[in-house]
Amino acid sequence: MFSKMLNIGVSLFACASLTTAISANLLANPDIEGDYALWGPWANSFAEADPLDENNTAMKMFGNWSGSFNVSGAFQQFAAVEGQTFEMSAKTLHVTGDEMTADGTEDNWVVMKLTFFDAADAEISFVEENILDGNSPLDAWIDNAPMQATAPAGTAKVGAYIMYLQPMWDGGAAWIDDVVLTEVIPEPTSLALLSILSLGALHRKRKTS
Ligand SMILES: [Ca+2]
Ligand SMILES: [Ca+2]
Repeated sequence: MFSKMLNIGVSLFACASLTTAISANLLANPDIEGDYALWGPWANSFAEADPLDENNTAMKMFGNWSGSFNVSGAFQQFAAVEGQTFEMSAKTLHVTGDEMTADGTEDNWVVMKLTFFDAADAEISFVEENILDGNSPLDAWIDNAPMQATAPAGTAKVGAYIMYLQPMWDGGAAWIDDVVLTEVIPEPTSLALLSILSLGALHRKRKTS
């Protein structure tokens, strides 16, 4: 009997847990129309006019030409705790005349990365996604699929990073814009149930009116 009740309880919870809310974008200057210093850019990472639209500004990144593996990038960090789920996405572009190449040898690529840090600022886990490389289509902004990550035990901070990686001597520039970092918030069970009940009430009201 108890286990049956428990089962019902668990399946109700599982059902309600499917409901999630998405927070507003946590990033400062997500569209790169404001102060690029808010992104803590390093190496060859700049805010410049979009080559496809002079009225738009985007991040422009390229390699450092040091002759060994190097990274240009930009990032923002926020306080976070275990169990919080974050979602990140970004648009990317490379253009004819300054395109990234893909001959299979020492090719450059661009990632978005969500990194979790502990209170001592040590990296404890991360997820990342390739958002541009020499195989990406040219001359059109690419709307990359969002990725999610959940903060592990010990999390004190989350960092959202955009990074251009150059293993050796390959050229080409990457453009990045409209970066989104949101928190995915599971709706409390009672709220989810309440909204189901309200929908039912609304349905009944419509029927009777
Ligand atoms: Ca922009
Ligand atoms: Ca190459």
